[in-house]
Amino acid sequence: MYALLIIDVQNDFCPGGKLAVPDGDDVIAPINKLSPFFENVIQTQDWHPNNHTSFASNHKNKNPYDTIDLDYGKQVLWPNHCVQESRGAEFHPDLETIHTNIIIRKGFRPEVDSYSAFFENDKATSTGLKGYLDSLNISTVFICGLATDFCVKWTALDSIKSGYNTYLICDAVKGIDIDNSVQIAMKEMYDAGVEFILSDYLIPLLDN
Ligand code: VGL
Ligand code: ZN
Repeated sequence: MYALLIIDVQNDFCPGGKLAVPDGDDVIAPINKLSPFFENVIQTQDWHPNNHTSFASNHKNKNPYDTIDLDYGKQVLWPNHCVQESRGAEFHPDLETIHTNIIIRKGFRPEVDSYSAFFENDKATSTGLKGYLDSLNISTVFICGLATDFCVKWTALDSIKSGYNTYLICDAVKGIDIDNSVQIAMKEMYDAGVEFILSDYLIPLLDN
């Protein structure tokens, strides 16, 4: 069995949002084309409290995109984004969510950020996604959404580590791109064994 994993297609990651990914909303059309072909569709939702440790505003003398050292390693500091109950945290209104079976929220613990859909940034706290996938006998995961160099990348790497055949749908992801981080992320994913595919190649394979 296979699943489509749609990462963080939320207003704050789209143009006009608090942490806008350049052309982030370009991922919506290919995702809307893909999702009807999947029996298993999972969405993630970045879902932060106001006092979240990843917000630069919660640290003295720090600006967005600075980094700090936390117990679990280096953490990039972000503008306040995807705050629980805000419009920015909602899914983009053009994203078709009717085929979605389950929504995994992440990043809601004030003291730990969560890029990956599988594990929080401490690499220990599970989101429950692996248990969900395994209970449905899913062995192959197709990943799309935002942002290529953060939540998409960490999700893809954890997916490989968790033993799933993992595909990145390259025309259905977009990156923030800090210091060449998209190129670096693509290489990390490739080296880890993530397969790269385009939605127009994938759809005919799913159409049965
Ligand atoms: C993300 C930075 C902070 C993402 C989430 O969805 O890639 N990036 N929070
Ligand atoms: Zn976040």
